[in-house]
Amino acid sequence: MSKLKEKLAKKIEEHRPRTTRLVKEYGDVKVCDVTISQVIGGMRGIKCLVTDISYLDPYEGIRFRGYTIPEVMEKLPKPAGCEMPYVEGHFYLLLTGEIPTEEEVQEVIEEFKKRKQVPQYVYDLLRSMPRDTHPMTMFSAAVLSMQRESKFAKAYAEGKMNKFNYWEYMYEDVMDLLAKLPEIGAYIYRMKYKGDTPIPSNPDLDFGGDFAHMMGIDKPYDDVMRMYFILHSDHESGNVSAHTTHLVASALSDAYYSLSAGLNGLAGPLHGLANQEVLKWIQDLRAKYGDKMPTKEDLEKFCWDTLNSGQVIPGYGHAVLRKTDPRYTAQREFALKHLPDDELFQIVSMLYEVVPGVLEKHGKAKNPWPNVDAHSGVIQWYYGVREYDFYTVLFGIGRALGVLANITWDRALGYPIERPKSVTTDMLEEIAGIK
Ligand code: AMX
Repeated sequence: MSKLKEKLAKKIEEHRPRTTRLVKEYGDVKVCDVTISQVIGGMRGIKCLVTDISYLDPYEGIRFRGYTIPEVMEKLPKPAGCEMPYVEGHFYLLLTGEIPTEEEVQEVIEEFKKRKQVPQYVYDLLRSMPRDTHPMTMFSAAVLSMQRESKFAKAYAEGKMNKFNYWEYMYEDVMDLLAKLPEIGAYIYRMKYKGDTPIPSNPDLDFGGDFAHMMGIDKPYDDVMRMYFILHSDHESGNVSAHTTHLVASALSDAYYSLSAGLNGLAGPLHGLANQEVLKWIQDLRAKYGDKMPTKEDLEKFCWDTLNSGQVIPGYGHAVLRKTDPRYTAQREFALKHLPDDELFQIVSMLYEVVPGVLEKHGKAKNPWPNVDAHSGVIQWYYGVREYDFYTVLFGIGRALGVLANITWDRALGYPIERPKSVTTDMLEEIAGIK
């Protein structure tokens, strides 16, 4: 058994009695009330999910296992000469709650190396799809196609598992799957946009370093991607990609089915696709003003034109956050250091000064501040990834770290099949006393 799996087994043994006790002894204690607007309005704010992997405070932003983004970036081990931590170390943190040592990170790197070979049929499948298929469709289909590899599904079919060791098979699938995602993502990119010139993986590199290598982009793109994958990894459990992955896994569907489903949710314009929408929107803005750098007044007018045509301003607003997303801030700090004079970055910075005021005047969005997607595309663009259709695949590779850690714990703690109750409109009218 790998040291990571051993550590996880110990953590799970320690944690199980807490969950059992809460359900057995305190199961009837009320957590929150539910209002009609929450029932109709996408369940906003209803506390009905549990995860220890990350927590999103509306004003502070995300903490991964209790650590803020700057703490994670500072504490996790980094490859020699690099600014950003190993993605493998972050995954170790998400899974176990502990900051790994350099040696523990190396062990995860070795585990991923053993599991990273992508089956040939995945490439065949990708190559058989029309080239103009959206890269998220390709990515999700590639993940789904590997379901035949699932050790969890196989053990279940053979009747080998009991509730207490479900997580072990889930863990094996999660490790197998994660190790392959960078190569699948980079393959889609090079096949679709770079004249069908895939670059083979370099077995000596870490997750972020190998991804940059397979994308064909020089330093410091490896650090860009380490940062990117870590920042996008998890945002507690109620967002569409995390919740979908959890929901599907609750039916004891394996990691392949579950992640593919979560990715399909991430592909929506109100969720992960917003990063591509932001770039498209900024390109439209630039096209409108030609070579001239738009002024703040121009930006303000462009925002109002967007809102008046019934569209949202992409990259702004959030269902939970009520301040600037610290994932935005982390990327802004990186851009200030590495691309301060970039024109697109300057537009993004000006938008930061203009959009919140416009949204406040508009009076609808509960949060006028930028989210992660307002910034991520600009850094990609600067380092040469200008095919913005591809951006959500990058988000998907990062998000897989969090959602896959979560479904491993779901099985470890024996969370049951999810099945909330629905009511009819008639019933709501009765509850409201108008019928
Ligand atoms: N531009 C214009 N209007 C906005 C807005 C924005 N950026 N953000 C919210 N609003 C509007 C909503 O559309 C809604 O209008 P309605 O009453 O006419 O339906 C109203 O303000 C209230 O919405 P809310 O409670 O503030 O937000 P929400 O929880 O319903 O939705 C989100 C959250 C992110 C979908 C929304 O802010 C949005 O559409 N933002 C733009 C898209 C985006 O950036 N998505 C990425 C989010 C992060 C991520 O998942 N990657």
